[in-house]
Parts: sequence; C-alpha cells; structure tokens
Amino acid sequence: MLEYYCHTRLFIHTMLLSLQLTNMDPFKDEFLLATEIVISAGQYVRSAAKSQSQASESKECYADLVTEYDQKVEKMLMSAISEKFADHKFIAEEMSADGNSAAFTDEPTWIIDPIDGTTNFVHGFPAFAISVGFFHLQEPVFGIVYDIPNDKMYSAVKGKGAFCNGRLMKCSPTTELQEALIATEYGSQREPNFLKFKIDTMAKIVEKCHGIRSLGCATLNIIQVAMGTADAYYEFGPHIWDFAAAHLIALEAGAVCSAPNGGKMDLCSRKLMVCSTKELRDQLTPLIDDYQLARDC
Ligand code: LIP
Repeated sequence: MLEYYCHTRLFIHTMLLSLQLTNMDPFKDEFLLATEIVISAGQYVRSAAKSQSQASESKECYADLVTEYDQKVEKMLMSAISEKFADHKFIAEEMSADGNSAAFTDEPTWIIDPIDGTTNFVHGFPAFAISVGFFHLQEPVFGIVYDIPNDKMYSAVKGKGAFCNGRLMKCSPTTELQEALIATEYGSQREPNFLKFKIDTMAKIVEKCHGIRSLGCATLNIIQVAMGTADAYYEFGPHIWDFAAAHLIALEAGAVCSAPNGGKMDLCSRKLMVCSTKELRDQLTPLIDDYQLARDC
C-alpha cells in the first residue's frame, strides 16, 4: 500500500510538471521518460535499503565506495534511455570509474549519478539520491533528483521553476552570512593537504555564520539551498554527476551558482558554490582560497 502511495504521489508530481510543458518543448519525451525510470529505479533502491548495511567496494581510496546497486541502477537507466534515444551521449559515475576524463559535447547528453551519497546508502544513513541531468549544447535542459529515503522527487525544467513533489521551491532570502547555514563536505579524498585546505576553509567560515552542515550527498546539500533550508553550499571535489541535475533545480529556485571564487561556474572543474543570494556569495568568496583538482572533462 505504501509503495502504491509513493508511486501515486510521484506520478502526480510528474503530471503537474508535464502540464507545464507544451508540445513545443523539444525535450518533453526525454523528461517524461527520465521521471518514469527514476521513479522505478528509486523503488528498486528503496527495497534494497530496507535490508541492513550494503556490501561495498572502494574505488579511488578506501572512503570512495561503490555497491552493486550503483552499478545496476546506472545500467538500468542507461539502457532504458538508449532504447528510446539511441544517439544520445552519457556521462555517468560508474562508467567514469576508470578515472578517464569524460567527453562533454554539444550532443544531447545525460549526466547520471545512480546513487549520490553511496557511503550513506552503505551505512543506512538516510541521505542518498538518484540524480539525472539532461544537457543540450552543454546547457542544462532539465534536472531530476529523487531523495529515496525521504520519498521526495525534485525536478526542474530550464525556465519553468523547480518543484518538490509538485510544490514550487524557493531559496531563502538570507543576505547576511552571520544569519546563514552553510553546507559543505569533507568528501571522499583523503590526501592530507586537501583535507587541511578543507578544514582551514571551514574554520574561517564557521566563525562567521550560524553553522556548517554536511549531509554526505552533494546533490541533497544543493537541494537544501533550493528548498531554503540551507543558505549556501560550496565544495571542492565533487564530480559533474554530483551536481549537474541539482544545480539546475537550485537555479530555478532562485539560487546563484558560481565557482567558489565567485567566477563563472564550470561544470567540469569539480568545484562549485550555490548561494541563495548574491550578497551571501560576495561575503563567502573572500573566505575561500582556490585548490587545483583534476578536471572531469
Ligand atoms: C559523493 C558526494 C559527496 C561528496 C563526495 C562524493 P558519491 O558522491 O555526494 O557529497 O563529498 O566527494 O562525490 O560517491 O556518493 O556518488
């Protein structure tokens, strides 16, 4: 019964959003397919998450995890998409696990994280999500994030607003850092210099704001800014699939997306900042130095 209820609620969300799309929207079919397959992949991951902790293997370091569910969900999504849109391109977490840089071209491209927050999924910590972003000419067209443990579907089509289970999302109006809640992450890399840089930066920021939070899921940190439950998020180290979908949802909810130094956001650079207002961005950027990372694409 509960599964049926979840399904119905998400279905209504999709219907409400699709009503905003007209037949003139060139990527309407892609959006509807994406919503449908994310819902069914979400039900699959939820049933797995009901059992105790998940077996995992490590990738680049002992804190960078992958489970059979990351791999299965990625394959599930990619094969459903390829069946309908054979010439579309993909950038996806597990297919990029060999460390090779991804090709991000002008072609219609799906950017997928099958489970963002894998460490949380492994431990049963309730913050993990499926993230699917769709891009054309390297510009975001739509983004879908499904928060599996909390059964919340977030989505945005460029220029049409951002929605959570059918309700319009809006960032907070916070303009003062002293009144702000900031999200960031330690991440999964363990190089001492990188960790020191992160901790030093957090120390400078926490002195000046209400607090710092880490959900262990880049996607859901960005969603908190889009919902107005956090005021800014910045991170060094996440990959393009960790924020491709969520950053569009945040933009559509009124957020300002940039590089952590305030410059133009670069999707391949593995660093970003999402703030609810320009004023907050301008108070945060002087506190954050730069750190060079290998690019994704
Ligand atoms: C993780 C992120 C997390 C970030 C890690 C990693 P994964 O993604 O969501 O917030 O700090 O560096 O990228 O590996 O769980 O998909």
